[in-house]
This record gives sequence, C-alpha cells and structure tokens, in this order.
Amino acid sequence: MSQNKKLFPDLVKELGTIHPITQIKSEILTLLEKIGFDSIDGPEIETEEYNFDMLNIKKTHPARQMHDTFYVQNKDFVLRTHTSPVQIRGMLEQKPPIAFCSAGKVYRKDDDSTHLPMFHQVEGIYVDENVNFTHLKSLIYKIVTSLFGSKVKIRFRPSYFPFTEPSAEVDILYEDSDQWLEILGCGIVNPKVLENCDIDPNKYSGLAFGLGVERMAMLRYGVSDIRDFYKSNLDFLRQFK
Ligand code: 2NL
Repeated sequence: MSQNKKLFPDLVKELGTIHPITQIKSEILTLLEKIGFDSIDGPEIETEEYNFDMLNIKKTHPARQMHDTFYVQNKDFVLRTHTSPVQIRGMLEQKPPIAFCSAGKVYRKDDDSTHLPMFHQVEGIYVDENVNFTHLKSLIYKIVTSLFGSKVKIRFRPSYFPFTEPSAEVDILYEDSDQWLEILGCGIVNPKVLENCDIDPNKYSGLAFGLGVERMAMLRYGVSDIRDFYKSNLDFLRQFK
C-alpha cells in the first residue's frame, strides 16, 4: 500500500470504503469468534425442510405463505428467510459441544422504510450439557455492551419463536432516552429442534440468538430509512469511514 501511495496518488484518493453493513457484520463475527463461536456458511437457496420443518416452523405458520417467502422453481426451494438452516446443517454434521455462528444474506417479501427484501442476519447457537438461560443472559449482555457501550440499559421481554422455548426479545435503552429499542431475539433451543438434528434433548440443551445487521446499523448511526444503505450514494456511504 505504501508503494501504491507513492506511485498512484490519484488512485489511492479514489479508494472505496468498507460498506457499513459489512463493517458491523464483521465486528459482530469477530466478537463471537473471540468468545469461541465457529463461523460457518451455507447456501442461500434452501429446502423448505431445512429452512422451516427442522426449525419446528409448521406448514401453517404465516412465514411460510407465498407473500412472505420467496419460493423458487415451483416451490421446490426457498430463498432462506434466516440463517438458521446453516446451523441446522452444522448440527447434523457435528455433535455437541458445539458453538456456531453464521452471518449472511436472508430474504423476505418485505419492502418499506425499515424492511428490505434482502437483509443481513447474524445468528449464534451453543449446545452443550446444562446450558441454561443464565448463560444466554450473560452472553447477550456481553454482545450488547460490546456493540452499544456499557451505559445502555438492557431488558429481556418474553416473546415467541417456534425454534426456541422460552423465547425473548432484547431491548436497549440509551442514556437520556425514554424509548426502549428492540435489538435482537433469543431463547433456549426448542428440544424438538435438537431432536430433529439427532441430538438427545435429555442430555443436551442450547441457547440461540439472531439479529438483523441493518437494524443494528440503523440504531447505532440513527439512520431512519434502511434503503439509504443500498442506494450507492457515496456521500452517504463515505460517512462510515
Ligand atoms: C430474530 C430472532 C432468533 C434463533 C434466532 C435459532 C437457530 C437454531 C435453533 C434455534 Cl438452529 N434458534 N436461532 C433463535 C432465537 C431468535 O432470531 O428476531 N432475528 C432477527
């Protein structure tokens, strides 16, 4: 690079910047890897079995309707609606103790100022003997304070996901604010999901969480329209160094 600088000063001036969504995705993955999660990847075109059935998402679940999910090739496949099938594939290949994280593009038929048909998700799952909600809480505190600083307040709010039981959504409250902001979903892995992956739920339990990277970026930088991230407006993008 120092060579480039001397030889091609104009080119260096034109060098791009890392996209803010990529920056935050990398930051979260680096943190999770430091904690001990193995980062794994999988296909973006999935079967309904891996994207839904294995995760205990029933045939009648609203997410499976044509208007929420992109089906491809006459409903033989779907564009993954979350990165969970990557972890399902991981658990079919490797038995506990396991700790995986997966990050990448996911697809849903949404399109407004806070939702796009393509967005990025980061998920983590840890399965071992005697994993319980206190482990989940301390992990989430670590992740949230690392991303938003140690001054934010953190709240766990009961929620529902078919693949975790119990489930919670996590909100943060900035200093000097009176508005709780939802930042991620998490829970204890539903024993049915472990069973689906040939993992004995009487011996093992797990924790899991998922977060939207664009949402993280919007909260951190105060961006109110998610579409700003994908307009290729250099004045906007160059703000993120
Ligand atoms: C959200 C919530 C979540 C998970 C993702 C997960 C994956 C497996 C098994 C069990 Cl393989 N759970 N992932 C769990 C809870 C919440 O995401 O709102 N994401 C944007």
